[in-house]
Amino acid sequence: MFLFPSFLLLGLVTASYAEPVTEGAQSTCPVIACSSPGLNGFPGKDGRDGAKGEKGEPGQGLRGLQGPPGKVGPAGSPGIPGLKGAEGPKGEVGPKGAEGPKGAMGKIAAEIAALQSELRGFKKWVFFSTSEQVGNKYFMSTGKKLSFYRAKAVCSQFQASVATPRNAEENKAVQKVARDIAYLGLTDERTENRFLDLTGRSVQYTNWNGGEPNNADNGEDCVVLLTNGKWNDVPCSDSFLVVCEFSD
Ligand code: MAN
Ligand code: CA
Repeated sequence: MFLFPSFLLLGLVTASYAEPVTEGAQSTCPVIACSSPGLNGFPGKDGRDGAKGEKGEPGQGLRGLQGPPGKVGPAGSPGIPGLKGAEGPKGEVGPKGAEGPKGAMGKIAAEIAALQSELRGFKKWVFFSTSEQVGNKYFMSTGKKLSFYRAKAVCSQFQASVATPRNAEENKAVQKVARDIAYLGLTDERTENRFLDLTGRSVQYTNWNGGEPNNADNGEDCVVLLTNGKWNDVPCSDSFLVVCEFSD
């Protein structure tokens, strides 16, 4: 502590000697005689940055975690075409082409055949449910009581005829179908006591009731089947049950 005053004094002396010294001649002492060297000054300011050094060796610390995947890059150029594949299975049959005139006729013929077949089936069903069959003949009651004239018209409407039994079996079949006295397709309108069918032919089979045909009151030209299966001649204007006969 006691050195402080002398250091301060020395500093003041140095400052008085240094005052006349011109700029740029600090160390040559051109005017006054050099005396003993002064003490070192304070360190100067930091110099400029030096040249960049070479890249150092990789550090020895722990490696960081892997970052997230980068964005998808642009699509690459198309590759070389692949080899030809194996042959596929056979295709389905294509739609039918337009028909010519001959084909159209064939189609109509096929449709007619289909309709005929359908009609046969329908007739079979109707006959089976409502009629009596003997061979290829079917007897069916209309359930109506009409004059002989009307009876003929009704049966012909169905491409049928008034029931005309040709034998005992057919007579029985008509008897089964008829729930009441029914007209038969016979008449002696043209020649008295000569009974003909509706086609004008004479008949072989008859099944007259006892005492018939008697042409009562001289006015019985038509024939009916009685409920007992026997025949009687009656006036054609009278109303009786209508039974028609159909053929296949
Ligand atoms: C009686 C008989 C028949 C005749 C009828 C007419 O039953 O004479 O022969 O056809 O009457 O109703
Ligand atoms: Ca009679």
